Amino acid sequence: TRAYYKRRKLEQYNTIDDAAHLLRRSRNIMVITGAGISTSLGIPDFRSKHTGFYDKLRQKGYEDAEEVFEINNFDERPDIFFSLAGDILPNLTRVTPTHAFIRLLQDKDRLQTNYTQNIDNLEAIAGIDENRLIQCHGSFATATCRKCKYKVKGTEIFDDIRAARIARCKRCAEEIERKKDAPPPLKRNKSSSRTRTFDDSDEDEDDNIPEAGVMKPDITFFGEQLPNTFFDRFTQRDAQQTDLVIVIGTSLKVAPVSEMPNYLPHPIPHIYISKEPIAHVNFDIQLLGNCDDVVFELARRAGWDLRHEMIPVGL
Ligand code: CNA
Repeated sequence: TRAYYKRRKLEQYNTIDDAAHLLRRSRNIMVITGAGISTSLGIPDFRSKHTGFYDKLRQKGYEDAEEVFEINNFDERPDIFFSLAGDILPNLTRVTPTHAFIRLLQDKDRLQTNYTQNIDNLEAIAGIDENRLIQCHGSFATATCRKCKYKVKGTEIFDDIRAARIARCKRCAEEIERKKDAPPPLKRNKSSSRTRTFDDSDEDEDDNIPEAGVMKPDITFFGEQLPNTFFDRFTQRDAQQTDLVIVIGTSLKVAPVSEMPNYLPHPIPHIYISKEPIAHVNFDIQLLGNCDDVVFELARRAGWDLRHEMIPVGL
């Protein structure tokens, strides 16, 4: 293996043709994706200047935009999250050419794992197998009650998100209704075991009207743990088996995903595709531009036919 690594280290990769060559020869490709792969559908990313969600939040007066995604802030002021989340809610039916490219890698049996930071669930819509997809930051696909942990399909709270109102838990609400309808609980009076009386404590509760729990989309907020499957699969399997890493449409600013490329030994070639160059992580090849265009060209040079409704026929 030493000689193998030495030989690999001497290889230099610079151009898009080198990248296409790497694509063709690799069998276990790790694709790490971020918000940039969905922007062509009109879903804003976080950190792009002028168009990103964070700039928009700053214009609305939120100085520290990341605070909107802090779990403690969500629990204290869910109204803030619900007043803004409609803007990043995905259209569930369409995917981008970049999603189609990842699907193509899968169809060619070259996709080891797609680690996505995206919460729009579009990889699943594009048909990436469940067992090749790690949604590092969860997704809008499901939502869970912060109070009773009741889980529902994400679509059940989409109307609330679109209407910018707090989504409340139906099960909690039913429970509250049931308690309201039920006759007040009875208990034995201490002075006489035969006399029945109302429990005083319930009278106190009446002053304190209970509220149904807030439904939180199952996206990972700052301050929440990433799913175990992320760490297990990456360290115990993929880090040993991957033969090419392609990072697409992410600024790599959020740990631990930002640390993944550096964790992988450098004889494994690293390719970066995004609009802006990156300096804090070392990549062999950086292909800069609109990722939909870049992956189309990359596939073409690899001799593959990437088809998608947004790619004009005959190109
Ligand atoms: P980011 O920090 O906003 O970075 C996005 C990167 O993509 C930037 O470097 C952009 O230059 C680049 N980019 C934007 N559009 C394109 C394009 N068309 N072609 C090529 N490059 C492009 O977002 P990250 O994903 O790095 O940050 C991680 C956050 C963003 C995760 O926690 C996500 O949940 C969160 N997020 C996800 C979505 C989504 O699911 N679609 C939307 C907004 C934010």
